[in-house]
Amino acid sequence: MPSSLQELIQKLHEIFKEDRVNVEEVKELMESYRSNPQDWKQFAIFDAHRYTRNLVDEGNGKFNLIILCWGEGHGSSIHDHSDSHCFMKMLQGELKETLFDWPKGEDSQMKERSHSNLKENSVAYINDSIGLHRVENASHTEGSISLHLYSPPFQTCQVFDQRTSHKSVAQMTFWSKYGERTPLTTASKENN
Ligand code: CSS
Ligand code: FE2
Repeated sequence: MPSSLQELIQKLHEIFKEDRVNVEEVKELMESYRSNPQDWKQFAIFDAHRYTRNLVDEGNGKFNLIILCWGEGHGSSIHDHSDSHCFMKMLQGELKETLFDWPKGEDSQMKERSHSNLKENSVAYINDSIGLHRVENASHTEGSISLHLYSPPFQTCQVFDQRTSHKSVAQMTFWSKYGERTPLTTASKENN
């Protein structure tokens, strides 16, 4: 059982030396780490306007480990995961996950398949064969912090308009890397 985030990262490096990802093994390992703010507070940098993506580890090229900070009411678009595995562990607070089917036709509304409330220390898993989701911090009083593992790493995903099913490609950028704020670029970048 990893007793710190550093130990969790070390164990993830070992697991991901194998070519095949054992989803249950990764999920159980991430669940077994008990969130301790001392381990990760240096990466947890919030923005007032939208959720932030803070790179923690590049997993020897096999995965990205990212801390996401969700202010009150912040949420993602409906999005896919670019054929990667997505593991999402709650470090602090709660997040609401809404699942959607892939849209079947054009110009039709996307119906919500199910909801769940992710609680501290739990781990959710999704990939494109399971479907699409939206993630949001529904709290009006507390921020939420989650640890995401994406394997293989990806830099773009598809985002969907719930009313029309229209899809577009979104760039994914980092608010900070290894605890250092990423220099501002000229292009304004949106999260997904
Ligand atoms: N797609 C979001 C988080 S929900 S899995 C992101 O990484 O920006
Ligand atoms: Fe996601």
